Amino acid sequence: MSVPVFEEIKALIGEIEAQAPASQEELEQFRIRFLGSKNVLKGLMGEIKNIPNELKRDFGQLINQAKEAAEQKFAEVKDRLDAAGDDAAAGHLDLTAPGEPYILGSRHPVSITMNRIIRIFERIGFVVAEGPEIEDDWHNFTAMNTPEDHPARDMQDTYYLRNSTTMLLRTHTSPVQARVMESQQPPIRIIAPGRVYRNETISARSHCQFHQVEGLYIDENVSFADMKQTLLYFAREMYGANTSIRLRPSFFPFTEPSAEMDVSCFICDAKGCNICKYTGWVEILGCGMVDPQVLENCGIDSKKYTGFAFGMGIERQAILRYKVNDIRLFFENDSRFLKQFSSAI
Ligand code: 2NM
Repeated sequence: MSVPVFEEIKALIGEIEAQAPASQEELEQFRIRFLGSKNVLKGLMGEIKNIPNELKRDFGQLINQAKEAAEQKFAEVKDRLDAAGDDAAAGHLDLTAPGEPYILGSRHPVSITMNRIIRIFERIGFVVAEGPEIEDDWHNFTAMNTPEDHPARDMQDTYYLRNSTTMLLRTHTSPVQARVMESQQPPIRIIAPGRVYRNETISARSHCQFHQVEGLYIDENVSFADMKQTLLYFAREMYGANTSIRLRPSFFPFTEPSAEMDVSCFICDAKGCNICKYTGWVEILGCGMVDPQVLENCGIDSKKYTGFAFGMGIERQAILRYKVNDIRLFFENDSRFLKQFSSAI
């Protein structure tokens, strides 16, 4: 059975859907007509008394459908007009509007650790030296007394530039020291902090990029004892006034004799823990007396001058200090990790 008022409501739904209020004023007209306290749907609802009982239910549903169509259209158009209004308002500068707060970042743990190391050495006269991250094989390897057949020179272990057998990403910051020695005569007292690259499989313990601080001290009569005292000073500034050190014989192509330096475990006070593997000692750097051949390679008279050098991985120091269990965290830029570190510098 077709009831005229049903057709009327259906036509109204079509009308609602076809509406496109283009301003806040037109939208308000729309609202008053379809959703206001005296809207047309309410008027039509009065007709229900004339509807046969078996069709009352269908009638109610149709009225509801019309009401929903009106509400949906209203919300949709309002969103659009409000957004456009914001854009239009953006052209006007409101000096009384509240400011947008900046979220302050924090220094990267590698930078904090690097700065700490630099400040410790600066206090006893070391000066920061810098150099390129793309190096030639002379400064990175040959000057450093690293022989042709040394594995570090291999393509497997070092990133060479495409189509080049001589240009590479530096594997340590020693080439910075080579460049300083080539350009000035002793006394030389420098530290070289910076990023270095090695072709290693990335894991929790190793990465293809990391940071180093290397140091170099050359003058007349510089001795192994000078090195030992300098490094003891560093260890105590870095790891606490009660820290002890020990030197174990080692090998590097650029120093002779060479040593690895351990500090007494600052985690467990040398009583034995996971960090020191129950030895009481933690390895923190390599060092040695600069090989006379390295001095000669860089234009320094090895009869007149001697020197010591050392090198350490910054991530390693940061891992120990902050008890970080995965080196990859330093390179992922995850702010949940990075915001946990604070420093005054
Ligand atoms: C280390 C260990 C021992 C080192 C040597 C030199 C230079 F330039 F003088 F030859 N720079 N750094 C050196 C010595 C680095 O890193 C573990």
